[in-house]
Amino acid sequence: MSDLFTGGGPQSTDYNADQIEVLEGLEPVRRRPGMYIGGTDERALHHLANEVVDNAMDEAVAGHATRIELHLSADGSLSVTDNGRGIPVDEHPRYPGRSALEVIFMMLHSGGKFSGKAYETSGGLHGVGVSVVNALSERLDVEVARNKVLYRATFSRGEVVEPLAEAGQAPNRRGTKISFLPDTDIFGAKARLKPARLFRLARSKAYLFGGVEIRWSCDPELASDDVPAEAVFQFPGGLADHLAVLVDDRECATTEPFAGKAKFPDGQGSVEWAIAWPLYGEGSTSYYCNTIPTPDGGTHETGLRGALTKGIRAFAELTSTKKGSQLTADDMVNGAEIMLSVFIREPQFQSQTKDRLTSPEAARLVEVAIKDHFDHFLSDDMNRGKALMGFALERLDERLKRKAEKEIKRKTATNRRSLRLPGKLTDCAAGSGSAETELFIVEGDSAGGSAKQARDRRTQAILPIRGKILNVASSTTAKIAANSEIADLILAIGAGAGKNYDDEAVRYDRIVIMTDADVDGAHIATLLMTFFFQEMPGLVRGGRLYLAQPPLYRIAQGGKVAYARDDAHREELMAREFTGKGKIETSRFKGLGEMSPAQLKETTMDPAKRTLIRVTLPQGYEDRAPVADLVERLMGKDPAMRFRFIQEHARELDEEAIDA
Ligand code: 28F
Repeated sequence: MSDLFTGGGPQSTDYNADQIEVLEGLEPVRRRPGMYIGGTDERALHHLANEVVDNAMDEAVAGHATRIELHLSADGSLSVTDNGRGIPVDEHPRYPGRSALEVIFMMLHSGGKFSGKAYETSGGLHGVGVSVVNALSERLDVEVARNKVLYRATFSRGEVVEPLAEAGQAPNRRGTKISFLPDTDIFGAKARLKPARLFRLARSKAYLFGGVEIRWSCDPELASDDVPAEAVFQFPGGLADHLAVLVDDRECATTEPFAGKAKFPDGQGSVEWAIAWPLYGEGSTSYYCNTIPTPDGGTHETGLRGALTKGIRAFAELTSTKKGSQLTADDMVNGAEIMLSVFIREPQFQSQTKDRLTSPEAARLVEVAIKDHFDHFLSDDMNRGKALMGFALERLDERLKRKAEKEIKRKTATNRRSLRLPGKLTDCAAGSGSAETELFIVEGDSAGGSAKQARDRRTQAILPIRGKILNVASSTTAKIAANSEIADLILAIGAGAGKNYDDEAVRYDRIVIMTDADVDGAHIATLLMTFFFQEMPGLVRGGRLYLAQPPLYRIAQGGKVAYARDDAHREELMAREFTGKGKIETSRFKGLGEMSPAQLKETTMDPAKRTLIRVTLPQGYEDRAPVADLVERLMGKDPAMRFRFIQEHARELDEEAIDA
């Protein structure tokens, strides 16, 4: 490979059991870049910049650097400089004959711990290291100022171009500078690091670590309205400074944000947070670990939520606010502007996306550290505490209200679902409540079979009923309830009956009674109308009950066919339509079951061709009482009463009477 690599490949190196680390060359990175940087798109390209900046940040967070500079050049290269200790250039303790720098830039560190790396807090590519940046750069220059000497090395696509060598004195300087140009072979000819993205990165890192000054610059041709050619970021207020920008001029539940910093015990790290509760607008959350964004939150988020929830509940108890015990983390967090940043050693991130912190200890460390501060924030100024609690209680009320509404919706939904439809029902495909749905109540199973084939499956449902249904007018409620034909009918319509009838719940737009065109059919229709009038009066009053008009005769002459409802209609058709020569064939249907599905469709069911009779309450009978009296007299228990009624009214009967 290079002249720096002497003394055999990585395989010849001794490993101790407790220093398990697999080192290999950079070939795999160039062969499968996606494995290391999650793709080769713009996001992946910026991973290179993140990695280098994160290494510099680590040096700052560790307390060795106070300044970081980023410069983006018009040629597409990015230089990052820190004033830290400088990457070690002396011989690496475990790789005789090779410098530490060489090992860091030329070898892939996959898994295990890099022994001697005191600051494994590094995130970035979460451990893949700067050698990946090197492997995927057309050119990478590194300068180290250390021990008052300047060192330099140059690489290209993971190979040494200029080996590490002294490059002069550096009496007043310390630190590391890395310049790299992403390889167009990997990222495509058009790929470019984006000034705006890098500018944002520089600013956010300054917010995340108040102890560092970050200087941004780019060649003038890259500057724009959003990205100045030069900027210096330093936020001694840390996250609180950034929070102020997010909150802008919005009024908040508390005049002061809840912000602070705390160290974890035994040097386990630290946490910084800044939270505001704006009274309007959307909130946002930003979680970080070791300055690495963790947009999916994780264990540090859990810790914060715990502290906020426990704190507000304790305050509610202190102020005897009963409802307070129901407060949840969501009530505290929804709509809030939240920034949380932790620094811990050897953080663990969720394997795939790495957008979530999974280090288990972070939850408890963060909760304990913040809880104390939050308790003080609430109770040091009781008015402030009460204002925030009031704000959270509003969230609670909204949440409970939404929950109750949802519960009602869920219940009605399950009621509808668990509503068992009768087995005999052939339902339509269109959902209940969709326009133009019809339930055909059909006399007899065989007619039901034809109707099933003749129907429009989307909108027409079929319920066959057998024989004469129970006369509800002369039956007790218990008897009605026990009748299976009627039970099926009530189930199919889905709206209950009698006192429980609910007009809104009727599953069809129209209910069509379809019986044979004979006396028995008429009787069954009458029984059904009586049932609807008595048990589902709203359906009748709403004009949703209809009678189908199946034909009684088929008349044919040559190719000409017509259907007649009754004898009178037949006579009329014969006189008007069938006047020509040729034998006229007339057949009488004994019932619906005798008709072919096609005939049934054409004559009785097809909405485009059929005529339906709407069952209405006659003039003067809109009120229920007189109709109830009529039904009682005609359909009720007392035969003598019925006989008298028929005698009295037989004279009035004409074609219109069926409309009643
Ligand atoms: C522009 C990007 O990468 N800065 C860095 C250091 C400092 C040390 C270091 C880095 C030693 C053995 C791993 C120095 N002195 N900026 C940077 N600054 N890496 S990267 O050490 C690496 C470890 O193997 C450093 C003493 N300890 C550490």
